[in-house]
This record gives sequence, structure tokens and C-alpha cells, in this order.
Amino acid sequence: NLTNTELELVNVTASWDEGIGELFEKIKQENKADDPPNGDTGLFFTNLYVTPVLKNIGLYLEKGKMLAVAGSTGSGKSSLLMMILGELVPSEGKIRHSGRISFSPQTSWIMPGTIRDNILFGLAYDEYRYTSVIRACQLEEDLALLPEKDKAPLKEGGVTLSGGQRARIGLARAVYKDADLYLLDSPFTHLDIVTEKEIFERCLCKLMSSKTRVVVTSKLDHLKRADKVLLLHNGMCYFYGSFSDLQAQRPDFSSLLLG
Ligand code: DCP
Repeated sequence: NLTNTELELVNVTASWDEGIGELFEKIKQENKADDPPNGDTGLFFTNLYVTPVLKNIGLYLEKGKMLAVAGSTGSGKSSLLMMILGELVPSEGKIRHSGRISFSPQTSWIMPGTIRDNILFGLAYDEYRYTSVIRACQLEEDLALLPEKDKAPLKEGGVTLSGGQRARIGLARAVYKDADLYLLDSPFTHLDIVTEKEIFERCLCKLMSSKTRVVVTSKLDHLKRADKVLLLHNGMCYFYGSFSDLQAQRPDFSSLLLG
């Protein structure tokens, strides 16, 4: 029942090279009939078995809540978002969500066009919505410094932007879009601590307060403010629950976030 739940994962396991794994499995099965009795071929293919990038992950997120996904580099945070998006198909388990997703990738793609074009990304301009997003993403000052403001043209790849500007444009684009579920992959990369704090407060906590949000972040302050925390380690769930339960059940958890 998804009436109050926006996102649910039940015992989900997935591998990036699942396609290859299945192919080898198929070849192995096909070869078996003709295999010599010593079974060398079977052994050879068995060694190529893939390791899952996510193992037995379960979670649910109620409408309007924020889930922080934390973990060291390579622990599977981005893969989890890709799986919710449908880009990575689970080999086991179930994923349920009610549909309209807005996703901001770790590195956002900039298309040739103005800054405004890059934020609207094909959607209609709504002044109130647009201005709120620009303010919440701390882009107002950047735009004020440009003679053409948000009509400043950008080149493909965003070479004329700083890393932080690019990150904030990517975030603004994802937030401007109306969706049931927002997936934000490391939205604070390249931002200084003060800007990060401001955007976390103004955008993720205030502007998006009624939105269902999954945010990849390992910052302690963010985990504290999130409704739920998922801490991944080597693709496995090291912890899932509230921040206070995290402190109580996994007092050593911060060692996992340093990597
Ligand atoms: N991986 C892969 N193919 C992809 C994406 C990832 O094989 N298209 C692998 C690389 C890693 C593992 O999956 O071994 C997990 O990668 P993630 O990007 O999901 O990990 P994180 O997001 O946690 O890492 P980071 O914090 O560095 O972004």
C-alpha cells in the first residue's frame, strides 16, 4: 500500500554487470550439455560470477520525508539512486514508488543555452517558482554579477562555470521540476561549508519541506536533520533508521564516513 509511502525497497540486490552475469550463466547452461565429464568449462564460467553492488537493501520512505544516504566512496550510494531510477535493474527484491522522479546526478550536464534555459530544462517559466529556487540554491548573487544575468549563455559542458556554480545549477534544475520523488546525488560537491549549510537549510529543508527526498550526503549535520538515514558499506546496509538510533546502535559509525 503506497498511500502514505512514496518509496519502498524490499530486500533488493543488484549488480552492474548483471547483463554479463546472465549471459555467462546462459552460455554455461548451453555448454553443459556438451561439456566433457570433467566439467572444466563450468568451472571457468563459475569464476566469472559477478559481485553485487547492492546487497539485500530494504527501506521505506513516507511522503514528504527526507532520507540521507551515506557511506564511503564506492559503497553504492549512486548505484542506489540509479536503481530507484530504473537504470540498474535488481536481480532480487522489489522497488516501488509512485512515479514522477526528479534526479540530479553527481555531475550535472550543461547544455548550450542560457543559465535560465539550463534550469528550466524545457519546462515553462514560472516567475515565483523560479525565483524561489534561485534564492534557495544561492544563485542570486552569482547571477547579479553577470551583465546578462540569467540570460548569460553557457557552452556545452559548462566550461565557463565554476564547479560550485555548475552544481547549484544542477540542483536548481532538479528542484524546479515538479515531482513526487527527488533523488539528489551529492548536491554539495564543490561548495564551501557556509554555502553548503545555507543551501541545505534553505533548499533541502525549507523549500522542499513537503517533498519526498533522497539525498546522497555523508555530512553529520545532514544526517541529524534527515528523517531517515541509510548507511551503506560495501553495498550492504550497515544501518537504516533514525539518526538517534544510529548513534545508539552504531556508535562507531563515523569511521565509515571518513573514506
Ligand atoms: N559501478 C559500476 N558501474 C556503474 C557505476 C558504478 O560498475 N555504472 C561500480 C563502481 C563501484 C560500485 O559500483 O565499485 C559503487 O559505485 P557507486 O558510484 O554507486 O558508489 P558511491 O556513489 O557510494 O561512490 P562515490 O561516493 O565515490 O560517488
